[in-house]
Amino acid sequence: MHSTTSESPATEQTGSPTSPLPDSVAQALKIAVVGGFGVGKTTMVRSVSEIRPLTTEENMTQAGVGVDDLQGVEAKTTTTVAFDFGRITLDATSVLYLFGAPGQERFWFLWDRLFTGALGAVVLVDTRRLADCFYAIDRLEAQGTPFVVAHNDFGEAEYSLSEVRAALDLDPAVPLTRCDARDRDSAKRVLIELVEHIRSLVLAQAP
Ligand SMILES: Nc1nc2c(ncn2[C@@H]2O[C@H](COP(=O)(O)OP(=O)(O)OP(=O)(O)O)[C@@H](O)[C@H]2O)c(=O)[nH]1
Ligand SMILES: [Mg+2]
Repeated sequence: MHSTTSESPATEQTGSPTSPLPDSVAQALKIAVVGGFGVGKTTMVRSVSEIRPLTTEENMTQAGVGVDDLQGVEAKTTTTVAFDFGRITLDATSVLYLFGAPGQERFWFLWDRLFTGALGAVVLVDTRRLADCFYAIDRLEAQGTPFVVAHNDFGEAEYSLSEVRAALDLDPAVPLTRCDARDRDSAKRVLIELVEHIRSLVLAQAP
């Protein structure tokens, strides 16, 4: 497989595609976007990044037949083979780096590196393939990384958030929200929810 990294056209970003980091930035925070195959991880990083995100998309080919489970995402033509990378400037001194994980099982070995140093994670779920997110949730729980879960709405039969929570058997303390990963504001709200969740966990641990 010919694999290259590429910078995708930034269609929804407001900043310059190559906005340099201001000298005043002293703190970098890392957040991972994880979840099953085709759930919208790359889409979310693209939506919110202020720079042209680095993506590692490859065309899905005949070689993947029988390996890649396309049920429910038949229109998908590319897949992430390493990771997505985006950036959001929070204020004059802090930036958020976003790392989108590859969704396919054969690339899961890369997740260790993606989680290293991460402050927290967003787990995207697609209710047509709910079980695909179990691996991500299990890993985050096991390693004690704070996370929120976001139901990326593909317009499928509507489930209430409490039904999704019950189906995931999600800890009541873990925030669950709904989003459209294609929409910048919606994706941003998910990240804000994660940051607020991390903040409340930190405050709860403070003496
Ligand atoms: N209708 C709808 N389509 C979406 C949404 N989010 C993503 N998509 C589409 O779903 C497809 C898959 O999205 P990706 O962002 O590539 O998914 P991914 O999780 O990065 O996939 P892998 O890296 O292969 O695991 C793309 O064609 C998106 O345009 C959404 O919220 N609604
Ligand atoms: Mg992807």
